[in-house]
Amino acid sequence: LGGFDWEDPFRLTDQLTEDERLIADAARAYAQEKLQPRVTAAFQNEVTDPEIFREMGEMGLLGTTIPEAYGGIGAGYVAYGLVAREVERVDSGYRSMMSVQSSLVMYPIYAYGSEEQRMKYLPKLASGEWIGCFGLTEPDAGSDPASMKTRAVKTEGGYKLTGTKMWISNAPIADVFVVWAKSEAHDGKIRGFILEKGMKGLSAPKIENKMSLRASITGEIVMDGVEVGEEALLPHVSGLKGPFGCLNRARYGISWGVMGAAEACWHGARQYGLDRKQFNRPLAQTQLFQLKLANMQTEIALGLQASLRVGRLMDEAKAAPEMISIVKRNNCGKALEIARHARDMHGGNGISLEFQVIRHMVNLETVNTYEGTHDVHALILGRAQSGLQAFF
Ligand code: TGC
Ligand code: FAD
Repeated sequence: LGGFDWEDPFRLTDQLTEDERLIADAARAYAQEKLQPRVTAAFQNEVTDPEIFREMGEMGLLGTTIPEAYGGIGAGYVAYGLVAREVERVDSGYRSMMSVQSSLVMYPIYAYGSEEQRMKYLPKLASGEWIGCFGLTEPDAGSDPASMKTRAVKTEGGYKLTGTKMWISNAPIADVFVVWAKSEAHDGKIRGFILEKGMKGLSAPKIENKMSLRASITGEIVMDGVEVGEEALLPHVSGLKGPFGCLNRARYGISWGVMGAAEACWHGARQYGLDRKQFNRPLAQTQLFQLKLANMQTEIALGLQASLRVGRLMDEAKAAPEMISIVKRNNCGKALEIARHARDMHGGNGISLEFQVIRHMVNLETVNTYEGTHDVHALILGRAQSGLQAFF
């Protein structure tokens, strides 16, 4: 029998390629050296430093799966997941900034865009010179994006867009806006459009006072008759499968990311239990404390293996959306539970930003909700096994 590494129970590292290990190591070094020292202040003051996009771009962490010809590094989905895990080990907000740029802005331009659109936007998004956002959710259309009200009306040279998007990551500092609207010229079907900062009628006010993901700026996208040319339309996709194709990738990345946040909470709780003594013994020498550590280790080890499996299937083009629902839903739910336990295991110190766990805990409340809530993914899985639609 082999040895046991408590931090890597199923030897996940051995299952990675040399390239994947190098990418994960580089992401970890960047996240720990550059992001960790500034996260507490960013969270406390609710500020997002746009420079982070440039730094991530330089490190090759934006659009990792996009081919090199367009500025990416042409890596696979396992590598993308490993990057998400390392960035979210620091903060879910930083991973949000990265995954929106990669999966929700660069991916649709690459997968559904014209060659001109790819050449115009992808290299600058990959370098972080431009920041992107993705507008699907609206004030009255969250879990049910098919009920969106945003409309694109045909004009002589293109389209006029009117509507409001809500809860949009990166929006107030974005240069590029991928938005989804019902297009009258396409039988009312949902189509994607690329808008740019500064267009007449386009604004992106910041949503203030979030108690979660405070290091990641969020806003609205207000489109008050924004006129664009034909070249703004994403030509190669129509219908809800356009935004869902992007969400598949982002949800998969989240399944890895939240395991990074959970690992940070688990490691923090373990160390705290070794350092803190009550009743003349370390807290980690009590049965209840060890039970909680064992539960954390088990759920994280299982969650990472599941994400790795889905990632390998994505790289082989064999992954189904339902597989992604399983890992997004389960890993988010487990990570949130782990963060809540870690907060409790830190006692009073657990509510201080200094000990990190409460920041992860409140962040994970958002991650459990966005990209399809925990319950919405249950409905997707329930439909897939019963054949019965239970959304309405
Ligand atoms: P439904 O009838 O199920 O499907 C409509 C059309 O879409 C296709 N489709 C998919 N295609 C690819 N991948 C998927 N995962 C797909 N799911 C559905 C489907 O085949 C169909 O195509 P067609 O050609 O037949 O028309 O649609 P529905 O309206 O019944 O959907 C129900 C439901 C609940 C599954 C869906 O609407 C849903 O998933 N709701 C959750 C919404 C959501 O995830 N929003 C995310 C917003 S973006 C975000 O949160 C970013 S946060 C980023 C960050 O900061 O990290
Ligand atoms: P609702 O859909 O109103 O859901 C409320 C509750 O009802 C939930 O518990 C839900 O599970 C439940 N529910 C809904 N329908 C059903 C049903 N049929 N049966 C049983 N229960 C149901 N969106 C973007 O487009 N782009 C972004 O960049 C983005 N970033 C975000 C960043 C943050 C910080 C946050 C908080 C959200 C972000 N979102 C973004 C929006 C996010 O995707 C939505 O909040 C999410 O999809 C849920 O929609 P909702 O908030 O309208 O909740």
